[in-house]
Amino acid sequence: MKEPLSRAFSAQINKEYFSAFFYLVMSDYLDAIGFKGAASWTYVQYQEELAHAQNLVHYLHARNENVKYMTIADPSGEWNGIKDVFLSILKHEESVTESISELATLAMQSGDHAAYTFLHWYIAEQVEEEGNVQDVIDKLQIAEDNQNALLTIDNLLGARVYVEPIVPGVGTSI
Ligand code: OFO
Repeated sequence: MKEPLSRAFSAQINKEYFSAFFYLVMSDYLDAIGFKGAASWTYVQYQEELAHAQNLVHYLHARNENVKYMTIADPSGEWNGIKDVFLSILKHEESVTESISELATLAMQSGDHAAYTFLHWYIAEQVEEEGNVQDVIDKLQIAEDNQNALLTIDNLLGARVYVEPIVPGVGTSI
């Protein structure tokens, strides 16, 4: 693998770890304001983000590349309620989508077809994540301040369970 591409993979690993801790912080906040289901949903996403990072690590190892671990940015934030959290998630995931797209473009420009193909799973995953978050935002917008509707949404979010992502090209993660 060419050095700039390997470095960009390491930078993406850092972003995935940041994502994980960002979700963990949001999970704590949601729990503190009484949305236990949404807290559980974001905790599941924390676990997924760890797996995303770890699968990138496995991929670099499979390519005989060293990972450059970097300092993870402070994930703390301030929110004004559950809808604010999900709007913040959408904004964050849009930036991750951009970052994955740039990585895939670099893989393509480097002529690294293997890396480019590997990244297709991540590209599709971002589409799914943005769609899921937008769906939650739509529901929250309909609910507005209706307490019963908000509790129903919270219960729905609480039904999410962690399923370990299987990323083609690296076997099972973690
Ligand atoms: Fe790793 O998918 Fe979200 O950030």
